[in-house]
Amino acid sequence: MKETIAAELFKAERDIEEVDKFTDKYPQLTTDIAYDIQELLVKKKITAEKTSISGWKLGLTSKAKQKMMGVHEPTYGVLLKSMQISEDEAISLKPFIHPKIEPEIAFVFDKELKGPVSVPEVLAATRYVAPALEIIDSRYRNFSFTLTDVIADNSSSSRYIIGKQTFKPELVDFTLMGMVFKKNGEVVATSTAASVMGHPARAIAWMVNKLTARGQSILPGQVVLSGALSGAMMMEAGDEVSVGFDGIGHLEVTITT
Ligand code: OOG
Ligand code: MG
Repeated sequence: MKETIAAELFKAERDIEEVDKFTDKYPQLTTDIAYDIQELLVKKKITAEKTSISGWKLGLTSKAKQKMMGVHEPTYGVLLKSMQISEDEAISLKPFIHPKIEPEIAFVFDKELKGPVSVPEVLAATRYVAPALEIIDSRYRNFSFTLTDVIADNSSSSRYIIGKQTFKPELVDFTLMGMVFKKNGEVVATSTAASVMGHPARAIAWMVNKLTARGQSILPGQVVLSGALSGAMMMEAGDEVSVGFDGIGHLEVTITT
C-alpha cells in the first residue's frame, strides 16, 4: 500500500494531474505510515531527477496556515536541490497543478542537530537566516487533504527561493520581527515571525525531535524553511510577489507563463 501511494503521488506531480486524497480509500493511514510514504516518494524523485536532499521544510506551523487548510498540527517535508529556484529567474507556472506562494524564513545550518534541542541550541547551530518564498503545490484534488495525506505528499513541497543576502541569527530579534507580503505592490498579508509557534526556531526544534525519532537529523549545510507566516496566495503570469522582513531584508520574484 505504501509503495502504491508513493508511486501515485510521484506520477501526479510528474504528469501535472491531481489525485484523490488517500484517506478516502485508506482511512487507517497513520502519521508514521505517512512519513514512510513520504520517504519512498522522495527516493523516487531523487532517482528520477538525479538530485539530492538540500534540507527540510515545516508546514502548518502558523495559525493562519492551520485555519486555511483545516489541519491543526505541524508537519515536515524534504527539500531537494532540484526544487531551488534562483531569485533572478522568472518562475514559470508550467510545471505546477495549482501552485500557491507563501512567505518563509530560511535557516541554513553549520552543525548537525539531533533531538532533543532547545530554541537557543537551534540558533547556535544556525550559520545564517534569509528571507524566502515557497511555492507549494498539493498533488491532491482541490488542494484538499488531512494531516496524513499532506505528510505523504511531502507536505506539498514544490519549489523554494532564498534571498542572497544572509544574516547572522544573533543579530535578529525573531520575537518582534514583522513581515509584509505583497503582490504587484499591494499588501496581501502582514504577520510576525512569532506567528510560527511563538518563534521559528521552536518549530525547527519540534521538527528535530520528530526527525530524531525516525533516525534522521538536520545536517551541516542543510536549509530549513520554518513554515509560512501567513496564508498562501495563488499566482498568475505577470505577478510580482515580494516578502519583506524587519532586519533581514526582502526578496522579490516574477511569475511568468
Ligand atoms: C501544506 C504545506 C504547508 C507551510 O509553510 O505551512 C506549508 C499545505 O498547506 O499545502 O508549507
Ligand atoms: Mg511552507
